[in-house]
Amino acid sequence: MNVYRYEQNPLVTPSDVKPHRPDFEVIGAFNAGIAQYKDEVIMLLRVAERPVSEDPEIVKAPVFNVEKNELEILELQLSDERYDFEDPRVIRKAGSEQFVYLTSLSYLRIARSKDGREFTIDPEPFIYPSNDLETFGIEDPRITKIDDTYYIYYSAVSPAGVGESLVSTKDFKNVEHHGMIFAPENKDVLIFPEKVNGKYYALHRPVPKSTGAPEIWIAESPDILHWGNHKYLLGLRDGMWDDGRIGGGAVPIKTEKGWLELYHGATKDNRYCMGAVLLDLNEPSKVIARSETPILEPEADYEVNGFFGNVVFSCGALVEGDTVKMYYGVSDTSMACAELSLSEILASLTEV
Ligand code: MAN
Repeated sequence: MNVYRYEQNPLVTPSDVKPHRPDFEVIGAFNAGIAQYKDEVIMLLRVAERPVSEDPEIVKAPVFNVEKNELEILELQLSDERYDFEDPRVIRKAGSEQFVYLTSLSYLRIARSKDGREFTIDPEPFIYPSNDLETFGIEDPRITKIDDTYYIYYSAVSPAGVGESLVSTKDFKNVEHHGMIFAPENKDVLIFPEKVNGKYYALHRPVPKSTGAPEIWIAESPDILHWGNHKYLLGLRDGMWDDGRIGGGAVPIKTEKGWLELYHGATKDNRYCMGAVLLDLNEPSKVIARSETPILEPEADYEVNGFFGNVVFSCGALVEGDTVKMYYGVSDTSMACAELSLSEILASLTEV
């Protein structure tokens, strides 16, 4: 696979972003949703900020308080044995898989560009946690344009779980909130850019508990707000690059051969790569072909090293002719972009 990484990579790093308050530091500007808006490429960044801690023995956890409409900052002692601080992203209850706090708060902020390489970051957050399902933050947005409306959907994180919420905008200024469309635990929703046989379609990624795994499902909707007729779509593959967890990445791309979905797959030890899957044009719940090997894997220094290294994670791509401009988060830290050939991706897939 020919992959052309931009010379300017990483395109946006945490140091390019001014914290939204003086006592905070930006630790991530990554996993951005992508849209073309008028003559601008919009990169809707997930910005992760944490309260500056002067004392290395204290871990601070930001939590949005809905009643007070402000952030609360909890202080935990690193020596407190009730907690497990091993994963830099989360604070777990000792001996448990579940987290009780996140180490940073994420919100969404716009970066704009005329050429898709040099970005200017808006001075203020665009979408900030605003309700009791978002008290730990909002993350990993995707943007689907349908007619003149941009649907933006993201992971809403709170003690109640991680689900997927939907908002919409026509101008990247005024935002209408539509509530949660996929209840916890669910992430990596991708709404198709047009109806197929009179229905809207979305990929989603529930995390089943009693049996099952973090795998990709597909659902239908008459109106983008209500989703049903859920079907299991794509699973993990033992011993391969996507044997730990998988989820949709960029908004599905319409091609003559079918809907092309660029998805992420992680190994059991959390190495995140990008691959592709082709779905039937008229019946997207039918899988036609899939990547045996990744189309992009962490190789460049900025993809290997960072806050949570060995991660390439795309939330959006732009297509121009045969060129796929895949924007992607690197190591839960920064944003990068790589160009790939659409026909080459399609030719690389293996029929299932
Ligand atoms: C995982 C990671 C984190 C994220 C939480 C909650 O632990 O993806 O970055 O904050 O889930 O979504």
